[in-house]
Amino acid sequence: MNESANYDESKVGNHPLPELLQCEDGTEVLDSSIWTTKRRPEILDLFATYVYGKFPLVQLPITFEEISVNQAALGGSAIRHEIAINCVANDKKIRINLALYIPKSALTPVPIFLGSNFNGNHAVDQDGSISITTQWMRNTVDEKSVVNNRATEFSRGFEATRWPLELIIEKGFGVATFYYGDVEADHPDGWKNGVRAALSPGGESSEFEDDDWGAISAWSWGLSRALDYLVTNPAVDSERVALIGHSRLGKAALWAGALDERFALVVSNNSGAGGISLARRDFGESIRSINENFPHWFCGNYKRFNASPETLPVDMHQLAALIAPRPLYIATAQEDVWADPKGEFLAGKNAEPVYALFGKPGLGVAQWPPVNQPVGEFIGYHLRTGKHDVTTYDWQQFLRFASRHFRITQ
Ligand code: GTR
Repeated sequence: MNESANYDESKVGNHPLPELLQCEDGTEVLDSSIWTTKRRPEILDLFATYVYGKFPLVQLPITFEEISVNQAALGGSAIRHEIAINCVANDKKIRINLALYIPKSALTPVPIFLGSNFNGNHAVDQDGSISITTQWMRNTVDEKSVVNNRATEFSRGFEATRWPLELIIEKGFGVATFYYGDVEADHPDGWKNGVRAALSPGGESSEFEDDDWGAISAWSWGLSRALDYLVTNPAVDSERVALIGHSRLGKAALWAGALDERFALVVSNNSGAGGISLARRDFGESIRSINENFPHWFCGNYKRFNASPETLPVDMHQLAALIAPRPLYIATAQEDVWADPKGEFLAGKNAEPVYALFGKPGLGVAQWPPVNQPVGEFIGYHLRTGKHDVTTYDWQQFLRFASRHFRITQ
């Protein structure tokens, strides 16, 4: 929360949203085929050009290496693997350490929740055998858990409440997660040791164009590389990988889900500004404030809209629509006003016409629902009581939503 932001619903403004179902040449999108072949690529390109930035078109050779296995993880209910996803370019080695949990009882390939984490794999689980990340980390946790921008033993399990692993495993899902700082450290110079320096022709001396990728795009790139690994693992049902992200990592999950249609379902948890909340609503975090506080997250062009969000060529209902016809779940929290929970609902609501082209019902309600009353069919939504966080309540809804779409019977 920032006192200078607007939190008064009567002052959010009333700017019309950019057209969803009209192509740039005026063609009306009357069916799913025009959407898929013409309108969707246009919108994807607009998000790449003006919001998140474009990836360089180079493919890196990537190798996978099993680092450790714990056959009796989570009290014996799961097998836990650590896999290194390695790629080298411009003399930079990118190594994404993926922690993968597979239910021990699984007889067939399992559906997976994949998401990056904020504090390292060792922070997601108390298991003392998981490697502690040696990558740069923000000093925001507490003074014992992160010292001089490096995680300590003290931070084991620190983020565990956001990842109720036992519950997810019990419901028949596997879990895959990695530290987002493995891909790029989250500060303005972080790119110099991350994938953006590895993949840009100029390496660490690269000068980025205004439509070149920012850190959110880099983190999205990492999510797709984790999926590259998952599709090779026979214990995983690669057709049923759900992507999840909280907050800034929710923004990255949405962008990765838009770019990479192999992800079967996307969960946005409190993704807020630059994620699923409508940019044209002046409520909570603004384009200006996100660009000023986190200048490395978005592409250079996004800064052009600091003073005039209403001129942004896209808005976030179109980001939601890029997930269609795949199921999308939008989780928000009542006290997370900075993220504009109503603006997050309205992005889903205004994406419904694209789901309808595929014959898929969306939220199933016309009005913003009351707290703790989840709604939705192919677009799920809830407004939970409480703060900006991921809770067991949130996970219970994600598991119910994904079980229904993945046809899992409990
Ligand atoms: C905030 C930022 C939000 C959100 C959040 C987070 O400071 O303003 O957009 O991304 O960080 O990632 O926790």
